[in-house]
Amino acid sequence: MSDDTTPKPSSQRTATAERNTKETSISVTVDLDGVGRTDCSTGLPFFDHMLDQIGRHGGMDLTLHAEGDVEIDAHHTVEDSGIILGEALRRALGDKRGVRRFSSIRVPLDEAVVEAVLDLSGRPYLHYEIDPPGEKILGDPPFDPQLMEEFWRAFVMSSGVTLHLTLVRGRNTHHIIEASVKAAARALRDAVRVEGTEMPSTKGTLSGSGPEPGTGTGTAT
Ligand SMILES: [Mn+2]
Repeated sequence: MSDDTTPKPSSQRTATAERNTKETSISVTVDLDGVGRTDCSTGLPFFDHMLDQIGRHGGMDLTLHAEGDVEIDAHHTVEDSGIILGEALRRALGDKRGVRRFSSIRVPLDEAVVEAVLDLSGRPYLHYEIDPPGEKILGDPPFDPQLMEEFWRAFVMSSGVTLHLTLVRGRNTHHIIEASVKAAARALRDAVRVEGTEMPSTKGTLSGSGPEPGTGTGTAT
C-alpha cells in the first residue's frame, strides 16, 4: 500500500505476467522505461513482427513467449497475448501518477496512414476502424489481419486503456496493419511518459473499476 503524500521511490515500471489455459501458455515481461529491446515468439511470424513494433516504437523492453493452439487457428494465441500484455502494462503503470495520460499521433507506412488516439483512463474502450481492402492472409502459419482487432480489444480490456485506431488511407494490408500497430505503440510511448508528480485526473485516481491496491475503486474521468 502506498501513501499518496509520499513521493514514490525510484520505482521501476516493470511487470511480469503469465497466463496458462488449455488453449495457450503465455508469459510476458515489460519495462516501460526500456530502450525498445524485444524478444517475442508466438509461433506466428507476422504477429511476432507486430509485437516487435510495439516494443520498439513503444520505447519499452518487451519479452513475450506464447505457445498456443495455432494448429486450430491463430485466434486464441493473439487474443490471449493481448490480455496478458494489457495486464502487464496495467501493473507496470501502477497508480499512473505523473504520466502524460493522453496522446494522439498519425503514423505513415508508404501509402498507408493510421491515426491512434489514446487515454490511460482506466476505462477500457476500443474504437477500431481499420479495414484493409485486401483479403490477404499474412505469414505462415497464416495470420488473418482481422485478428489485430481481437488483440487490441483484449489489450484495452485488461489494461484499462481507451484506444481509437482509424485508417486514414492505405491500400496494402501489411502496410496498413503495421502502421496501425506502430501508431498505437507510439501513442502508448507518449502517454506513459512521466512528466510530473500529479495524478492526471480530477477524480484523483486512474485505476478504473479494477482492483488495485491502495487506490481504491472508481472510474476516472
Ligand atoms: Mn513489415
